Amino acid sequence: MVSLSRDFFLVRRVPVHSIPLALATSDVAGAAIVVALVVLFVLAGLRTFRKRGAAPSEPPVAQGEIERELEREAGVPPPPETALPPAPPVPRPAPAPAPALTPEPIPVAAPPAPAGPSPAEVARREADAAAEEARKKEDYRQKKEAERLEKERRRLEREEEERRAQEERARQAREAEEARLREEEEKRRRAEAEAGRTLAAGLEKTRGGFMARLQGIFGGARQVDESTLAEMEEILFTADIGVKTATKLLEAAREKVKRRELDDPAKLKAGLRQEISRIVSLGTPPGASREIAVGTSRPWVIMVVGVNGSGKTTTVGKLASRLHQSGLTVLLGAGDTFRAAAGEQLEIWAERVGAPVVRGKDGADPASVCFEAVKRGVEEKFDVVLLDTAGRLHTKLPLMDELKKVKRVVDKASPGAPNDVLLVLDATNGQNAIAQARQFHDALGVTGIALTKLDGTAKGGVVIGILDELRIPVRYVGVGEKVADLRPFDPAEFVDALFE
Ligand SMILES: Nc1nc2c(ncn2[C@@H]2O[C@H](COP(=O)(O)OP(=O)(O)O)[C@@H](O)[C@H]2O)c(=O)[nH]1
Ligand SMILES: [Mg+2]
Repeated sequence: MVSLSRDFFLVRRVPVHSIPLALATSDVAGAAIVVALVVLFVLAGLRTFRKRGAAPSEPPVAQGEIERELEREAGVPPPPETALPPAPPVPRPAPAPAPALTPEPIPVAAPPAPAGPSPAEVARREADAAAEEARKKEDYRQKKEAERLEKERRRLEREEEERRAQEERARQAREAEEARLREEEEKRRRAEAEAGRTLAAGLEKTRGGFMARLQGIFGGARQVDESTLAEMEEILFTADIGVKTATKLLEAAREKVKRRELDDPAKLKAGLRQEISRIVSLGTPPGASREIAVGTSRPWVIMVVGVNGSGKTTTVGKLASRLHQSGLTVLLGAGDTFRAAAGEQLEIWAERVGAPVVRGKDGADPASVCFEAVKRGVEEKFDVVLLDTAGRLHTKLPLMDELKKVKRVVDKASPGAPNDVLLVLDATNGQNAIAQARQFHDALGVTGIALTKLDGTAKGGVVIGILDELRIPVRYVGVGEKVADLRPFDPAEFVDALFE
């Protein structure tokens, strides 16, 4: 210290050109350290200032989001979370120059070199970024609007297509309905054309036969006397009414004539008509149906019997059609296995009606075929099973035994079956039909009669005889070969047809 002070004084005293030599040691080093510290402070200050200025120039986050949104809208699947691209680099201020570590003399007055954009540059960049962001937003908005319009266009297109398809469907349904109505109308017209004969037409031969002769008496002007009755007796006895019934009718007329109740021919006619009405109605009220009434038992089994050629198979077919039309399901059983043609004939009917048939082999046991048919009727829940049977001559006892066996066997397939035994009688057989009916009834217990071929005979009076002698209801009459020619028997209609 003492030497320094002495040196210091020495400096003051020495000439100026000798100073550098005098300061060349520790004093110069101290001054350099002070200058370096000042420079470090200045640099640190600058750095802080730049950091503050650089922050607002970071790209806005919204831009990255818009880009991602644009990609997503364009259908580019977003990269998985882990593969997200790094966030746009935030521009950082240029690194400050490392402080000089060397104790090189740094000019103190020199200003620091510019390390980042100027505030004006920063503002310009910010404005550019904002403009770019606005442009992208506008692009995005326009793209979205275009997409919306496209979606709307497609939706309208789809709606239009759907509307057209609906119209097409409605048109097709309309056409189908019109076709169905036309077909129904056509069917109805055909059915009307095929409506079959009226009972009066079916009874034409009978009306032209004994009834025409009776009308001859009734139309006369003379008083009714014994000779009138004798004439009537002769006509009735030859009219296939049956002796018993004819006698009954005559006796009733004779009584009334005796009592002077029937003194003129018109009264005689009315009296006969009344008596016949009483017989054929079997005591049932007028208008009551005589048709087979399908009861609650299922299947309702109807066994159709009768001699060969009486019209069984035809009646089974016509009846199947009637029952089917009334909404019942019908199964046919081809129980006539004696004749191959019988099975085929039944199949033709079945096809017409749309009912299935159970058929056995030709010559098979009729009872087993009927059993199978009823069994199937039970299993498949048919409403009605119609059994056609063989009809060799009734005089051959085996036929009746055969039919009794069928009856027993079907009862095993469905307890209570057959529920109806319909006897088919050929009206052209006249009095013979009554004899047949008696035998079938004794063997099988007939529950109803179908009297066929009334159209082909003058022996229609047999109806009166059957009903009077057997008191078995006549349920149907056949007046031709068409389906509609099997008519439910109506007593009042029958009497009207005979007398008018
Ligand atoms: N004219 C007419 N023919 C009938 C009637 N019923 C049946 N037939 C005919 O009588 C014939 C014998 O009938 P079919 O059913 O085979 O008798 P099945 O032997 O008892 O089965 C056939 O040609 C039938 O067309 C009818 O009511 N009127
Ligand atoms: Mg037959």
